[in-house]
Amino acid sequence: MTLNLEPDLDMLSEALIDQFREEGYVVIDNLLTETEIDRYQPIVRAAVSSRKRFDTRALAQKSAYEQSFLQCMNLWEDFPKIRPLTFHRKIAQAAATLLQVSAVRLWHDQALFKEAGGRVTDPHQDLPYWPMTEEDALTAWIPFDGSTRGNGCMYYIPGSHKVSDRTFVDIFRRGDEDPMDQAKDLLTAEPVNVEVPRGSVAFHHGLTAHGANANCSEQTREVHTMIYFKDGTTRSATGKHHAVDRSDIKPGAAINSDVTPIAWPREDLPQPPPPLRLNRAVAITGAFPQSTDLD
Ligand SMILES: O=C(O)CCC(=O)C(=O)O
Repeated sequence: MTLNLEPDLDMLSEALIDQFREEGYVVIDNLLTETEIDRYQPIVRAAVSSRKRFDTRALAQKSAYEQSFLQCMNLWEDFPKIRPLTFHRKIAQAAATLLQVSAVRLWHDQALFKEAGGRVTDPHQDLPYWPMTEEDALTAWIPFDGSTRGNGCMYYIPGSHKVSDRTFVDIFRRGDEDPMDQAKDLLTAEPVNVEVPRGSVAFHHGLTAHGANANCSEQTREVHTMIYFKDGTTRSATGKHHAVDRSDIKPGAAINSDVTPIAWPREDLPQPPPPLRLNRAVAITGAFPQSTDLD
C-alpha cells in the first residue's frame, strides 16, 4: 500500500488552519464518535486509577501543582487499549495538517484529570519544558465529557505563540517564585476561555500561552492529551526530558526513537519501548518526572 505523505488538507477547512496559524489554538469538532468516547473514557479512567492506586491523599494534602490535575504520562506504553486513542489516525493527521508538516511523532501522551474542587492550571507555554530545537509541536486535548467554565476548561492567549519567546514558568513550584509573576510577559492579550464539546478536540501550539480554570463541579474533569511534533525535530543543546533521555538522544540529533514513534502517517500501531521505570517517590505521587526520577 502506498501512503500519502502529504497532509490531507481537505480534512480541515482553511479557516481552521488559518485560525491555528494566527491564534495558536483551534477546536475541531467531532473528531471522536460517541462510540469511541464510550470505549476510551473508562479505559483511561481505569489506567489513571491503576497508576494512582497507592496515592490515598485527599486533594487538600497534595501540592499546588497536583491540585491542578492528576497527571499520568505515557499511558499508551503500558495500557495497550489506549494505544488506538493516542495514535488516533484522524487526530494525528489533523495535528500534521495544522502544523503543515508531512509527518508527526508522539512526544508523549498523558491523562490530565482535574479533580472536583481542583484549582486552576497556572498559565504557561509548553515548549520550554521540551528540549526541542524546532518549534513545530502541539497538544491535542480531549475532554471526554466536554469542558466548561465550571469544570476547568482551558483558556488561551491568542497570538501569543507568535509574540512570546520561550519563557519557563515553574508550574510545578519547585522554586519559590510565583508562577503568575513568571508568566506575566506571556499574557500579551486577553485570555479566551474555550469550552470544548464532547467529541471535539482542542489543539494548541507549543508556544501558545494557556492555562485552565478551576473545577467547581462535582465531577472530575477527565482529559486525555497527546503531544505531537514534526518528524525531523532535533534535540536542543540544553534541557532534560524522559522522551529523549530514555533513548539517549544527543543534543543536535533527530528525536526518532521508539519512545517517540511516528504517529502520522502510519497504518499500524507502534510497539512500546522498554518500560519507563520511575523511582518509588515519583511513582507514588505521580509528580512530573524529571530525568533524575528514572531508575
Ligand atoms: O488540562 C489542564 O488543566 C492543562 C493542560 C495543559 O496545560 C496542557 O495540556 O498543556
